[in-house]
Amino acid sequence: MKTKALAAVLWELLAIGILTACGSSTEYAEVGAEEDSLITVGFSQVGAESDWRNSCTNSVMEAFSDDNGFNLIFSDAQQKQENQIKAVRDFISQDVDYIIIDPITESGWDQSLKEASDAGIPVIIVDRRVDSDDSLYTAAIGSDFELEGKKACAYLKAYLEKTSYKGEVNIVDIQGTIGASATIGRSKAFDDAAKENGWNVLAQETGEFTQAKGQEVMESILKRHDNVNVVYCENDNEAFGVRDAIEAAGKKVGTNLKRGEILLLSFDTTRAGLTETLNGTILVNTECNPLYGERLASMVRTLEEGGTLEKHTYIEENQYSANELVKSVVVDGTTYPVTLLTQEILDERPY
Ligand code: GYE
Repeated sequence: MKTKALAAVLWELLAIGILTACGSSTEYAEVGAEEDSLITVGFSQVGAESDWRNSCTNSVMEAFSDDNGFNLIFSDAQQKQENQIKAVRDFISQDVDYIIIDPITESGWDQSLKEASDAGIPVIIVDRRVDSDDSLYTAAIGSDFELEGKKACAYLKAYLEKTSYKGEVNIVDIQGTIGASATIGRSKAFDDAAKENGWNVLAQETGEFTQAKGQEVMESILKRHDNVNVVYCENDNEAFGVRDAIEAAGKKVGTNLKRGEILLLSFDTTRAGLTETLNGTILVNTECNPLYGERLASMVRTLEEGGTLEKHTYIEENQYSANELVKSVVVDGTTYPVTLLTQEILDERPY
């Protein structure tokens, strides 16, 4: 951004020089007006830990392009909240028009949000949530992570019934980043369902939403337990690592428990994740949509035009399965369809 601002100043000086020499200042005024009309948005992103995250970043960058009238200041926090807090301070000192935060963890935001609010800069929270008082931010848009988890667990329960599986369910939860909304919601749904259905929880450990950590953690769990038959992976990248760990241990991932295959459940429905659903490696993949760019840009435009936003918005999400046995799941009295994944569906998906 600094380079860009400097280039703009140089361009303006050049324009003054040239135009003064020509005896006219009309064109200079136009160049200045164009620069000023861009809306400056500071975006503090979590990091680049997963395929989901990269799709989210691309979507925001596309929507907040210069051509669309925005001047985006992008900051990658590398999965550290302290970097996000620093980024928000930098945005405030640069006097941006809006701040967007995808908070790594839910807690610890009061001070930053207060600083932005004192500076009169509207803040939009995206994807994950914060546990601060909601008067401290303008709006929040994200996923209902507990609902995602409940849908995944309801699918597992229904699948076990449809396949008449009567044996023990020896399950493992590979959690996401500790303290992140996505982990809190998905883990809570897991804990409740395991209790309710009498599933035997062998381990519950964080894979930090990355493939490498997912694999490492699963390798160590497999050394301690030789009876794992279901793994609830809190995102696709962890599922890839878990798959590799299981195969390296000489076991098989698949959709048939009675044949001794290990079932994988996952979240995100990224292209790579759904490819694993199509080939039967991930039994059910519960959607988490990362395409926030356009939604956020339209929220900012609404504020620019003096409009108001809903305080909290949850986006709608689907569920895709490798097997046709379970066609829908019921969560808290609502029925949600489960789509049998096909190559055609996968080809048409935007991410
Ligand atoms: O599931 C995971 C990512 O916050 C919903 O973060 C997001 C999660 C997503 O790293 O892949």
